[in-house]
Amino acid sequence: MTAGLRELQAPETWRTLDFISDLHLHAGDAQTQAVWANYMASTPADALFILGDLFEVWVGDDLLHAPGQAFATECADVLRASGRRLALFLMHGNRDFLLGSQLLAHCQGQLLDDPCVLTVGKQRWLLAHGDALCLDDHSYLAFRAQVRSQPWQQAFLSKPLSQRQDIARQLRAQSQQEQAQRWARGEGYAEVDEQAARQALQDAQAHTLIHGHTHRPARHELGEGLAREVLSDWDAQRAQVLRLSRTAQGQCELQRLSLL
Ligand SMILES: [Mn+2]
Repeated sequence: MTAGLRELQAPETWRTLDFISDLHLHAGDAQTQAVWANYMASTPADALFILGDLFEVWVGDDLLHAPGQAFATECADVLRASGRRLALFLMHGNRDFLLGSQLLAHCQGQLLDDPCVLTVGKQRWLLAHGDALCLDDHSYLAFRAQVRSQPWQQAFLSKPLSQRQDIARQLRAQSQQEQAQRWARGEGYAEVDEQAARQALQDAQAHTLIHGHTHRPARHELGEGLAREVLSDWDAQRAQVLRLSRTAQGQCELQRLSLL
């Protein structure tokens, strides 16, 4: 398992910082892939933070060299082209937690721990994917603990690629079934536990948590000056970027850009 950054200080030269997550890129969705590739080639950002679930699934970095994996190599090359002209950071999501050191090296990306503190000027921002804070999603949290453990990952990565892809499909079907049951119970997507979010912010001495995963893009106030800025998922109807710009006075301004 690759260790990530837990604290990051934005250099003064970074004026524009972009945050995206939950693109869920896969070979069957050429449109989202194209919107993303266009964005990656054209964003004026000095630094880009991809906070998890860039891919619908990532079963190991050997995808980059395996025959018949054009989708993975195309995406890796989009990342690589961006990594040459901006600072690129990736965090694991619940679907692409096996993104590893080969892909990172390929695109000159740096892995971020979940959570990770980003300091811009005097402001401390907490970055997370969001899944670990959805405390009412008990079955998922048990699954997460299992698949994030080194023994599970070593055993999984030692299997042949086609077998890993089969297992990923089974896990996906299982998760879709559990999601359908959540919707049937009127629960919808998992939601971040607000008390846990406040606690995480206080522990990190940060004021705002930027995260994805919950598919509820908006600013959510947590009281006492604390807040969550939730990133959008990307699909045929929606693709947003959260952009942090530093003003001449040294302040941070946030805006949400819609790419569709
Ligand atoms: Mn997610």
